[in-house]
Formats: sequence, structure tokens, C-alpha cells
Amino acid sequence: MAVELEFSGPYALLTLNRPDALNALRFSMIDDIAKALDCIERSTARALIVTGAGDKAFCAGADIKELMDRDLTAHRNGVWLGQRTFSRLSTLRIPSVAVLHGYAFGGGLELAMACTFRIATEGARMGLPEVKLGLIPGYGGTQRLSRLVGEARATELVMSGRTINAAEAERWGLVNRTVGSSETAPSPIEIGKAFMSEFVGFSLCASLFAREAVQRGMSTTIAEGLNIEADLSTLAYCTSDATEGMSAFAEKRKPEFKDA
Ligand code: DAK
Repeated sequence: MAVELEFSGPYALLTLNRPDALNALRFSMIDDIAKALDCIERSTARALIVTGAGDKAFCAGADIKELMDRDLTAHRNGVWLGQRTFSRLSTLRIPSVAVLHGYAFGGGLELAMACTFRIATEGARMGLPEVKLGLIPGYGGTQRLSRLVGEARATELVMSGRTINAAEAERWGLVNRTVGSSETAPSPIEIGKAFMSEFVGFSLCASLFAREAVQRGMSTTIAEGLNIEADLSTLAYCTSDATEGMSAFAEKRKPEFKDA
């Protein structure tokens, strides 16, 4: 299978598994990612970790050979498939992290940008090289990159197709952090698990509302954003997990959240 889904404790592990082609994304793989998201929504997983198989790449982008010789309708449908699937990933009930090692280009970087977080290993290389093929990004890259790194840097990357390294990506805010990549360094999955362990112990209601407040606020005015925060913070207050969290603090014990 070119897309594999496994579960390990509280984690769902999604692996792009086509290392001979640097995990380049075929349309069928995007379909498989959508099916995996259905499965994850029905599971008890509390965090999703996305990685690419092999040593060389997280994902070298859309499969260029498959993109050739398609009519306009097929192209439009392909864009819708990618955009819809990656938007579902960005609003998944549980938080997600993409662990980028080696190359993360084009559609691969767009997949990573739809995750809640991104971690890069030291040797990672990232970019949106579509312009070099006479194309522009089609799976949300022009929109998500500018929200992550700002208009000037996003326009520079999209218009030049330039590749940036992990240090620059971290400085720009494209990745949350960079980790070492020596031979003894942990695997991408272990890196993802270590990072996500900070998030899995909380109420899913609170973590979902927190992410939604930030996400929705990014594309509106500060006044509307404050309204969104007021509504979601009131909703969080009304959950039984909030009652439990505050009671546990008062009673000096560990809270037992029930995601309700
Ligand atoms: N597609 C297909 N095959 C790929 C590939 C890709 N994106 N990237 C690598 N491969 C394949 C190579 O063809 C090669 O296969 P064989 O020749 O061995 O059969 C194998 O993976 C190993 O690659 P290399 O031999 O090239 O490995 P190197 O280490 O020398 O170079 C590289 C690594 C990442 C620098 C190089 O492979 C490279 O430049 N790859 C292409 C990167 C790229 O341009 N990616 C595409 C970005 S554009 C849309 C939908 C989607 C999109 C746009 C529109 N519509 C529906 C409208 C999105 C577009 C993109 O993602």
C-alpha cells in the first residue's frame, strides 16, 4: 500500500510509502489519505503523526508523470480532491504533526502545511517548486503558506520555487522545531510521538476549541476573532471536562478528562 495507517497507543501513524519515487503523491494516494482520515475519525486515537517512508524524502510532491496529459476537467477534479482532503486534515478532530525528513516539495509540503504542526529533521529541504514546471500550487499551498510565514515570504517561495533548509524554515515559522538527524537520532515516528506526547493528555474538546479559535481568527478581523474566542471559550467552559479540570486543581489531583 502506498499509504499506510497504523495505530500505536494514543497515536495514529500515517505513512506515505512509495520510497522508490520519493513518496510522490499519486491521486490514488490522496484518495487513500481521505479514507485513512475516515478511519482515524472513528478511532480512539488522540494525535496523528504523518511521515514518509525511506531515508530520502517526506514527499517530493505531486507525481509529475501522472499530472501530464490531463484535460481541464481532470485537472480541476484533481485540485478539488487535494484541497478537500487536505482541508479535512487541517480540521481533523485530533491534532496532527508532519515529520519532515529529506525532501518536502510541492504537494508534499502542502500536505504538511495542512497538519496542525510540522517538525523538520536537520537535513530537510522544503519548497514549492511548481513554478519551475510552469505550474502553481494546487493543494492549498498559496493560501496556507502565507498564513504561516506571511505574504512577503510566501510570495518569494511560490514565485521563485526556491528550496529552504530546516533552519530557515524554523526561523520563518514554517516548522515548529528542528531536530538532529544523526544515525543514532530517533526515527521520524519516534520524533512525532515525542512531540505529540505534549498534547494527548488534555480534553479533546478544549484542544479542538483552542485550535479552532486560532484558525478561524487568522482569516478575519481582530474584532470578529475576539467574538469567536468569546463563543468558543464559553463553550469550553460548559464542558464537563472544564468542571473536572477546575475541580481536580482545587482538590490537588490529576484530572480525568472524558472528552465531553
Ligand atoms: N513525481 C514523480 N516521480 C518523482 C518525483 C515526482 N514529484 N520526484 C522524484 N521522483 C522519482 C524520480 O523520477 C526517480 O524515479 P526513477 O527515475 O528512479 O524511476 C526517483 O523518484 C528518485 O528521484 P531522483 O533520481 O530525481 O532523486 P534525486 O535525489 O537525484 O533528486 C529531487 C531528488 C527531489 C531533487 C528530484 O527527484 C526532484 O526534483 N523531484 C521533483 C520535485 C518536484 O518538482 N516536485 C513536484 C512539485 S509540483 C495540480 C495538482 C498538484 C499540483 C499542481 C497542480 N493540479 C491537479 C492542477 C502540485 C504540483 C507539485 O507538487
